[in-house]
Amino acid sequence: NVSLSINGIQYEVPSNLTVLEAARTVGIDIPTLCFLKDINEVGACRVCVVEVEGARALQASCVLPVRDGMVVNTNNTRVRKARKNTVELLLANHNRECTTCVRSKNCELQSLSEELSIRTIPFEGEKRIPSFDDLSPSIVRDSSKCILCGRCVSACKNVQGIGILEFLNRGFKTTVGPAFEMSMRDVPCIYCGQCMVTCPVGALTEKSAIHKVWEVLEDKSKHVIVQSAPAVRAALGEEFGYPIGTNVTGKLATALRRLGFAKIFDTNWAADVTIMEEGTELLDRIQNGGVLPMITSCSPGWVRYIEFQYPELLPHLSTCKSPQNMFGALAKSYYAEKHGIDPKDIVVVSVMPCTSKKSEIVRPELEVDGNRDVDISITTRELALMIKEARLEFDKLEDGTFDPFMGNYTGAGLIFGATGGVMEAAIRTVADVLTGEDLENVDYTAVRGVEGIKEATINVAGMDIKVAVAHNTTNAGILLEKIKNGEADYHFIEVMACPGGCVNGGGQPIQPANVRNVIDIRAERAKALYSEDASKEVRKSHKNPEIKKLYDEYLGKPNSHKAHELLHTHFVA
Ligand code: HC0
Ligand code: SF4
Repeated sequence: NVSLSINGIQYEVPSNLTVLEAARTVGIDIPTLCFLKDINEVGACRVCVVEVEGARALQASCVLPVRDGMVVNTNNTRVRKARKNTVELLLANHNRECTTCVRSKNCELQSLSEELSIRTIPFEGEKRIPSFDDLSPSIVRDSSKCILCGRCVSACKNVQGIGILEFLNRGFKTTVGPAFEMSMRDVPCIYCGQCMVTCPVGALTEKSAIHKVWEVLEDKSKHVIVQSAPAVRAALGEEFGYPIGTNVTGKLATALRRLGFAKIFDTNWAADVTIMEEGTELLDRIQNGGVLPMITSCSPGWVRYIEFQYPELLPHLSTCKSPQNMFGALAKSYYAEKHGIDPKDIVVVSVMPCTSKKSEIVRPELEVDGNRDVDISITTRELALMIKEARLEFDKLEDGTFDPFMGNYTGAGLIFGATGGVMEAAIRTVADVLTGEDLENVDYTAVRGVEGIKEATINVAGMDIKVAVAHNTTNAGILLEKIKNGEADYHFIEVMACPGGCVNGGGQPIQPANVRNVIDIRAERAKALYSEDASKEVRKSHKNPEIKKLYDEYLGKPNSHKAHELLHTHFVA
């Protein structure tokens, strides 16, 4: 421990803290802007400055280690003035059209200027020439809102190991974007959106498709059905003031119904289908000398990553489409036939925690007979906006349920939304298939949690199945290097592009840095899924009665000819 004085009071604090953290332990909240724990610790924006006795200049507290005998002042006129000046300078240069910004009321610059009582901008800065890019299917970049905090640059480089975004130009002309200010469409961006959820302002946002959903909902000639991804229910509540980690499955179903969808279905159901297809593919590859390790192919950001960075390893990807697209393909075939609806009249909307899903749905190889599997994909955030536009009082909605036929799901389908979930779901089924039993233990905790790479060897029916799980593309890259060097003797690998898996996807509610710095939102949201899983009567995909019916009535068996036509694809570089 060290002893230091903060604002005239002596405190004992652990010696490994920064001044920012030390102040927080004694109930003093120093404002920050560029600081994002473990991701962007650069001390660049100078909003967190404090006065330290003996130092002439004010110090950035986010990168300043505590010292014994230190005398710190976090709140005097000099400090307050400096912080205010810094934010005023940012605002002078900022596109302040807050009323029409999608981040209004969830903007860290806006909150800061309110907390620092900024009422006027004393100088009108010369404005940079802004650049605007909405050519990609997923991301909109508006440099007029950018405050050069560098959080997106660090998220892309340090978390995802990619480095699409960088500081460009110098001095007054400095901006952030892809090299040469190319469009996000034309660079190897995987559309994971981790830059968006770390952006404190409205400089990086999803490409909204809300207007398209409203339009089809009002088109009487269309039969509009919706599927909601596993991770949506783990985070949607945050947009309505619920604590992080609250599961809102029931209210989600009711909200979707009230918005006017003809049927409320669930991507979890299709996740159960995926387990049938992927589990069968895995056993086939193991038993018949196929390419191993087999790697999951359901996270579209991850698929883009391997396509761009390691195209020679594409044969390792499972040929399964993602649950999102399996759902769409079955909606326009199985569901359409059973209900006598022309697939051309069916519109499939997906609600996803993901911005990359917007690009997955337009992949040409995922069409069946010229029909797109999924027509419109919106994020959890966009769904929240629709609920607000419709002026539904979310907290007052009764708990509803998803519709039968493609809406009943097992605990296995549900946990897809957290890193390790696809693996655990697959093992639950593969273990039963190999032993021919209905195994009681379904909790494979070795593959749960937020550790970057998890490994496990599972012994079933005398066979050792070696698995690995990676989340975020830096960790995925480490496993791919191992495969390349012949050092990976795994049978099966799960990869999710986002840190923590889909619960922390680029389309999820955005939590400000002061929350992210102290709460592991990945772990909290995952808990919401694992607790619903534990409460489910059926927790294995192959035990889902609706899935049994699907195979009995329609597909035959997993990996059948028909299943291949609808549910599998090929990834080519
Ligand atoms: Fe996921 Fe999915 S689990 S990628 O993270 O596999 O987005 O939630 O919908 O498709 O099911 C996202 C989440 C999905 C898909 C499923 C998979
Ligand atoms: Fe980087 Fe992902 Fe953002 Fe693309 S979407 S710039 S890959 S963080």
